[in-house]
Parts: sequence; C-alpha cells; structure tokens
Amino acid sequence: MGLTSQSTGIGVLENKLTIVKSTPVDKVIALAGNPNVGKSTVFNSLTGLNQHTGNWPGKTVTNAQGKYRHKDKNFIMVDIPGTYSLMANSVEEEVARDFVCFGQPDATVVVTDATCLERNLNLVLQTLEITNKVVVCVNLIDEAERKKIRIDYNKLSKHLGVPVIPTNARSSKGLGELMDAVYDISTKDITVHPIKITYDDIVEEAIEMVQPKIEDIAGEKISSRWIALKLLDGDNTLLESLNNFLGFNLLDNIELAGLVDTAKNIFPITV
Ligand SMILES: Nc1nc2c(ncn2[C@@H]2O[C@H](COP(=O)(O)OP(=O)(O)O)[C@@H](O)[C@H]2O)c(=O)[nH]1
Ligand SMILES: [Mg+2]
Repeated sequence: MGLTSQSTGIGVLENKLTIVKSTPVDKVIALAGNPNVGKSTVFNSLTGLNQHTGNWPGKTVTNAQGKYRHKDKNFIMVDIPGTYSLMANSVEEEVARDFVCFGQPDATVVVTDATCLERNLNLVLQTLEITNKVVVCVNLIDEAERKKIRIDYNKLSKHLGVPVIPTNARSSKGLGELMDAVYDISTKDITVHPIKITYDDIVEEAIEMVQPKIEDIAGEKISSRWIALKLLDGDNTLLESLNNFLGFNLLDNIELAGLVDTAKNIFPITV
C-alpha cells in the first residue's frame, strides 16, 4: 500500500480479482472452510484493521482481503466464500474453487470445526485434489473439549500428509502456530505428500488415459489429475474457468478431445 503498493491481477473467470501487495514477495493465502467454522474470526484476528472488502469480480459474493505480517513476510489473507464443497453447485462454490485452483494462492488454509471434523474433512480432501499447499486449521477446540471430543492432531496430519494445527480463534490460541505452518508451506521448498484419493479401477483407468496429455498441454501450474477428473465429468463451469486461466481452449487440442471421448465411451462414468 502507499507508494510502494502494487496490484497483481489474479485470473479468476474473465475478470481479475485484484490482490493488493506491498511487495512482490508477499504471499497470497486463501482461507477456505465450511460456513460457521470460525473462518472470519481467524481472518479478523490475524488481519485486524488491515483489511478491505469488495465483491468478487462480476459476482454478488463478498470478498475480503487483509494483510498480516509474520516473521519477515507479508501475507495477504483472502477470505473465500464458506462452502461445504468445491463442486461448483453454487456461485460461492464456483468462486471458492476458482480461487483455490486458478488464483494460484501460495497456500490454502482450510478452517474446520473440531466438533464435527468428519463432515469438514470432505472439503479438505477436495482441496487436496487441487493443490498440495494446504494447511488444515482445526478450530473451535474449546467447544470440542467441552463436548469431550479428543482429536489426535499428529495422527490426522500423518494421514492427510499436510500440517494440522489446533486453534481457538476466539482467543487467538494457536494462530501463531498456524501462521508458522503457513509460512513454511508458502515460502519454503518443502515437499508434502498429501493423501491421494483413489477411485474405482474404472475411473483410475480413465484418468490414466487423459492425464498425461493434459500435463503436456497445461504444464505443472494445475493438477492434471484433477482436471482429468473434471473433463471426464464434463464439468462445464470448470472448463470455462480453466480456459480463461490458460488463455486457450484445452479441448481445442484434437488429441486430448479424442482421448476424453474415448475414455468417456469406454468408461461411461460419472465421478
Ligand atoms: N468457542 C469458540 N467460538 C468460536 C471460535 N471461532 C469462532 N467462534 C465463533 O463461531 C461463530 C462463527 O464464526 P465466524 O468466524 O463468523 O465463522 P465463519 O462463518 O466460518 O466465518 C462466531 O460466533 C464466532 O465468535 C472458537 O475457536 N471457539
Ligand atoms: Mg465468515
């Protein structure tokens, strides 16, 4: 901000969400989560008065961005819409999915509710299909303690293959540790090994048919496995966003279009 401020357009749909960075090395962090898990409380505790709100470009969905400094770096926290899934069944889900996938955040924090963790893990697993750079925040631990729910965070972290940090956002407990994990994931070249969701053999074979070609065309900027799943599923809103992100129509590639058709014909599946 001020004289040193600079804006970076992040390609989300046709329009750009403007992320205001103070320096080029600022890290962009997406804050995802089911509704009512304390996402805004985490966001407000971290960013305080350093925030501004607007709408997502072309959408009547509120967007809040805020700045937080941790150690030697600035983090731009982006409060993406609260959703139960990233299946794009609503505008909120579409915006959330597009930001996690095409906004290229340096990390995504998925805030979850410790009192009903299992239900929240759905969004965590969906996010992990799109990106490796994930930190899971298990919030409302005071409520869970009150209900005598005990969670083995280390075990959960080992299972998921990404950091899992317990927090009580209302009292700011654990937020330092949360930002330590975010710092490490977004600034260091650490390799995480997130859990891989494997589907039925028939789906896996279909993915195998189309994934290498997608990787050839789209490179490493997006998860080719996830795009393969979505192409097989015929998810049109995703295709639109993907083509905008890439700057060309993926299925204009005749070889890929052929492979997708063949895979769909051989394996008539809905994933
Ligand atoms: N007890 C407790 N309440 C919390 C915690 N985090 C958030 N809350 C409360 O949970 C409610 C929903 O929080 P909010 O941040 O609006 O959730 P969001 O919908 O995910 O943005 C609010 O009343 C918060 O004060 C927490 O760690 N412990
Ligand atoms: Mg909120």
